[in-house]
Amino acid sequence: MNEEKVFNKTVINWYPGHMAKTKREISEKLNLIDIVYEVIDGRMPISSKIVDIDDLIKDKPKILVVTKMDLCDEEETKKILKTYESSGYKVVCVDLMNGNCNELINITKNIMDSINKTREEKGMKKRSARVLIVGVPNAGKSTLINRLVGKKSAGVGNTPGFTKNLSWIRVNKDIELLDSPGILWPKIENQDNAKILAAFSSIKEEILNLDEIACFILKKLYELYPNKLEERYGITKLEEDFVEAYETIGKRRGALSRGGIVDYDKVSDLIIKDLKNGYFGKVTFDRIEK
Ligand SMILES: Nc1nc2c(ncn2[C@@H]2O[C@H](COP(=O)(O)OP(=O)(O)O)[C@@H](O)[C@H]2O)c(=O)[nH]1
Ligand SMILES: [Mg+2]
Repeated sequence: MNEEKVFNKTVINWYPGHMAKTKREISEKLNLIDIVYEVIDGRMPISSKIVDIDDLIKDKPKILVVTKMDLCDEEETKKILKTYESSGYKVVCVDLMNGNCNELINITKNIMDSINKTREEKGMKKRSARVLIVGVPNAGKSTLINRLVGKKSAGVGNTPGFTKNLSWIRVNKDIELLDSPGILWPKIENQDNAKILAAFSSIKEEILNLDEIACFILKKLYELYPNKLEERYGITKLEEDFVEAYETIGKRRGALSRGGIVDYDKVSDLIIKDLKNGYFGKVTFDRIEK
């Protein structure tokens, strides 16, 4: 096997240059915005959270929109969300594949009603809520926009930058969305968070050591969901060096090279794809620190 690759510890330190630009643009446009949706991924409610968002959006009302509820381990995710709620967050969970966004729309309308009351008291006209959506890559920002608007309006799966020309898309008579979401990054506080983000495709694959991410996924599953690891790969014991696990998975799933020997690159690929496609079932990789 290519042991070097597996054991090589890459430090993920990813801070793309245009994030500073997004931040500046958000600051500039802040006075046009009434409400911010901070979108996080339900499978990693800690790792995908943008840590310094409040410095950026000041005192704007904010709703934490938790996507991929259909993919996450609801019990674990909700434990984490409770801590956000008790620190004052408005939290709304969504399943953008099967569910609707009625709760989000209602809460937005309520917040805007109170903003409009203040506006009217100051002699200003009522207006519809103007919402900015922010979140890490792949959190579901474009899908959320499409869901809310009810038609294909934002490119899903790609990561366009914050738009230069502001344009608003109408959700209903009460709500408008800024048409391009702001892509922001969490403060990568430790490598565990970074690898969780990588495991769930929020960090560009090109800068990653895929073997390392695949091994990390195996380790997390072994630690948190050993039954799922056994179900899918027949693995009941995970050794430090991952060799046996790779052999087992490779043979079981036919990830072999020409001579019939296990192809470790293919195995890494397979593990990453299996997680991406939800083949381990519902998982959440973050845990509240004890
Ligand atoms: N199963 C499921 N998939 C989702 C959900 N939200 C987003 N996705 C998927 O996650 C991927 C990234 O979504 P996208 O909206 O492009 O993320 P963005 O980078 O934040 O704009 C896409 O493949 C979406 O189909 C959800 O609630 N459930
Ligand atoms: Mg997008």
